[in-house]
Amino acid sequence: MTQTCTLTIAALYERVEAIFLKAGLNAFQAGALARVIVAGERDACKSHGIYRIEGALRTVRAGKVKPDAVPELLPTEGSAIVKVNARGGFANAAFEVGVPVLAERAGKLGLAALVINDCTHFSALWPEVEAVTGEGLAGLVMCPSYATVAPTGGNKPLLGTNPFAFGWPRENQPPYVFDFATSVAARGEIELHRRAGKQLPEGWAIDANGNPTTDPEAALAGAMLPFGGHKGSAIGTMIELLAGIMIGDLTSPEVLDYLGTTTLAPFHGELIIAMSPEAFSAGRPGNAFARAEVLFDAIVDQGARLPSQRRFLARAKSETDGITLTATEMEQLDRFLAH
Ligand code: NDP
Ligand code: PYC
Repeated sequence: MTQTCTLTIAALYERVEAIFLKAGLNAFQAGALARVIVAGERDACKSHGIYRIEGALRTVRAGKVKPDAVPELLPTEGSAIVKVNARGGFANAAFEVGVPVLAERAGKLGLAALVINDCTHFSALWPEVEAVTGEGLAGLVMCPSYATVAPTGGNKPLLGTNPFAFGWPRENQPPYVFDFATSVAARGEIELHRRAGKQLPEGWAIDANGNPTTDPEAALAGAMLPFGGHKGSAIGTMIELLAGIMIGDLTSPEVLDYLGTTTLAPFHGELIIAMSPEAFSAGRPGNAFARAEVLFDAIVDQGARLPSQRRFLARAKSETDGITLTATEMEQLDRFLAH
């Protein structure tokens, strides 16, 4: 039987933060990273939990992210476009600087966007979309990654796994949130299959010759496939346009050119859009939030589940029972802290 160890959420946070502080991150960067990584473990999202620490540390050691960066909120007084320059640090710290201003502008104007530039980004998007719904706003979050996905009909990596998340606030219960890679699966899932010595499901990837493969090594050397064929391919392309080119930052192929590898966390920009349902529906019949509940009930009444319900259940369990890690994972955390 696999040996395990159970920690409280706070205890895991303390360990992860200490690892990043030891690696030379300033308190702001270390705290922001520890928050999203521990949230990933807490919500049973292993592909963006503690597994990501290694890559983040590698990126710091490679000099491709500034561990002591202080994000800068740029002067955009009154504009619907809020801008934060991450100054070469991690996106998470920049997001924490920008989100209060984003919420304030969206509340005032009905709609606002937060543009983050010059950041390293490796995390799941739902912590960010939940920060937006926590302000009573609907949110859309997206960013490129690095070229690892072949466009539908193509056979070489070009698009990123380009995550896309949406959130809708709900009263007295967790928000409606979806968050997914626009590839069939996140690249982190392929890496986790490789580490576990498991084959991939059919349809996830092609090898370097463009042939379908279920071998994770061959998939990592070849290309991943977009979800939903041409539809996912188009959404992935939209993300390159909006959260790359439109915000004056790198596209996924440019990120790969810049880094020269997919073993480091990608450097690019991010786009977060916040919308006020009250402002959009003003003057129209019905209450937007109440009408949304009718829709959610109708979905659930068919026996379907809402996205993020698995996550919220995992979160509730972690809050009462703690987070269980394998002995190997615990040893890895100890090793990171020792070096
Ligand atoms: P999944 O396919 O695991 O899940 C996608 C979404 O669908 C989740 O919101 C999930 O909710 C929901 N869902 C899953 N099954 C069902 C179901 N049967 N009914 C209703 N909803 C369902 O996600 P991916 O593997 O595509 O992505 C994982 C993570 O990777 C994301 O958080 C994404 O942000 C991150 N990522 C980050 C990248 C980056 O560059 N920073 C790049 C690519 C991905 P639930 O969680 O509750 O199952
Ligand atoms: O899982 O696809 C992924 C990924 C890429 C960058 C960060 N996460």
